[in-house]
Amino acid sequence: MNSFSRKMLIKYVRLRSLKLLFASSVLIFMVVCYIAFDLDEQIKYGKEDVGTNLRTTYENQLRDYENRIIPNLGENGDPAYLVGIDAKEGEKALKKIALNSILSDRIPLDRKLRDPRNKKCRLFKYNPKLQASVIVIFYNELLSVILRTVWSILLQTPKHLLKEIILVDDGSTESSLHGLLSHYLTTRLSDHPVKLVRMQKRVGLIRARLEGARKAVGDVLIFLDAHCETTVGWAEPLLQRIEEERTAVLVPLIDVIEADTFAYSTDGESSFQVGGFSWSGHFTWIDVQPSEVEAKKAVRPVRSPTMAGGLFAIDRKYFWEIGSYDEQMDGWGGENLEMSFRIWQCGGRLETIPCSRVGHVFRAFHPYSFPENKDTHGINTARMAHVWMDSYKRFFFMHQPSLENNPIVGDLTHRKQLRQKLRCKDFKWYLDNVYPEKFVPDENVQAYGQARTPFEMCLDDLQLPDDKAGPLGLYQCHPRLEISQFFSVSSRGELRKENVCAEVFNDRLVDKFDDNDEQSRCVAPGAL
Ligand code: UD2
Ligand code: MN
Repeated sequence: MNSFSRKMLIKYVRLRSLKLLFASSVLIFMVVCYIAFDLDEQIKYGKEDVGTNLRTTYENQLRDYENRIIPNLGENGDPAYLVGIDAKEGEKALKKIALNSILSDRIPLDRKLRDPRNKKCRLFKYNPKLQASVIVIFYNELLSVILRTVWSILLQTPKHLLKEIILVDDGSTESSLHGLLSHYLTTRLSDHPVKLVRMQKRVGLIRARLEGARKAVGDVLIFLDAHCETTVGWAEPLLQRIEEERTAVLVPLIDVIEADTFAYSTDGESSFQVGGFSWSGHFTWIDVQPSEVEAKKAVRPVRSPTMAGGLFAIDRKYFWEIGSYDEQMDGWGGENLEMSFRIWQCGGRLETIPCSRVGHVFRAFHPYSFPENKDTHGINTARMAHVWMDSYKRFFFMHQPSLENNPIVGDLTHRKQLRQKLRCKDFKWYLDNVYPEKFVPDENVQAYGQARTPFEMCLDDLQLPDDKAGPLGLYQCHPRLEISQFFSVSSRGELRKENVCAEVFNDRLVDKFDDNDEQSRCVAPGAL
């Protein structure tokens, strides 16, 4: 071979190998895309192919479970009880996971509940056009409780208003939530628009909700915890109100499903509260504000300064416009106040809809632990305070001084940019216009600070938790003003802290819950 033809050959070989390389890369890329897409689709619809053997195992497990369900147990939302060994096991479960799992497994998944609404609600006519994507996130919840949530949504939402239910598994490690749940969806709910999204690993409830929202296509997002039961007519007033006012973010009345008996309890047809907050950064329930009492009587939408966070409806596009969630919030907690303040300050409104009622199992403790035992509630709330509370964050950081300048709180640039972009109002506007009843310990008061005695001893709440009242004491004065020694003399002359005021009881000075009717019994400092 002469040198010319050798060159040609080399060129040809090079060209071929290049072509081959290109063709095989395209092929590999296509295969990867196909697998990824197909896997995504399978996961979305809960159709992981598990093989015949496993399918039979799951089917047998489900049939066993279904055979043990006791017809009519817990019907109408009445309290349910088991006897003998089951009752004992139930008590144990309640101590372990804050919920009677033995009982839940025996109550029908599609139990009917009494209509808990105020009678006036039945007079309203709703005809919404919007469709809902209901997003239910879970981490290691009990399978029967999740499924009862799903069934209640399917049974209580008119078909034409329900676009889809999106279940987001936040990396549960509980094995029953893997194949068995998927098998249930494919075999029992294949005719219903129920989708399952699995996070590869636990990302926390905020990012899990975001993932659900990204997958959703309905007009309105309705978020629910995975231990809820909806009741008749729950969805219509939410959808209708959003149709009227797309920047209204809505909370149903949240009734209590008892963790031990699964009784559906209501505080009566018309007594309900709305959301407040404490300066320690916690959500609280407060009485309906004076300006809203008429709306409450008429079971019309009632303004709510904050929301509990787990159950709410929001226009899907508005959810994204208004800044969805702070994606850097980890784990659990804080996102509800962040969203509440943001919505009000940036031009939206939060309302409680009294004719929409949903039950929620309030558990006495978290049945799950937090990754690295981080105080995610504290850290998330610190993020919220830095971005939304302006100088009022001083009170939060008085409760959590270690978080004030702590790098653990993370970068806030994006959230601060969002606040600017949306031209949001400041926190003082929020207090003045949305929550004027909120007591600000150093505003509109006669005095505030430490109450010192001549011997460097200060009046101290002895660090009683927010929700407890008890004797006040004296403690060495702290060099800095700390929350346990921060007292105010209110404009009415009471000696008070945020939620409590002092009274004399058996010659001792005690904290007393701030109850509007009885405020006159609080002592003025002059009486000490
Ligand atoms: C309340 C809210 C809850 C949330 C929280 C503050 C109500 C009724 N509930 O606490 O929705 O706003 O305040 O953050 O308003 N979960 C995950 N991943 C986790 C931890 C939890 O997906 O790492 C799920 C969990 O399975 C449940 C939901 O998030 O479905 C809320 O958790 P929770 O029920 O323990 O919170 P809750 O009701 O005490
Ligand atoms: Mn919950």
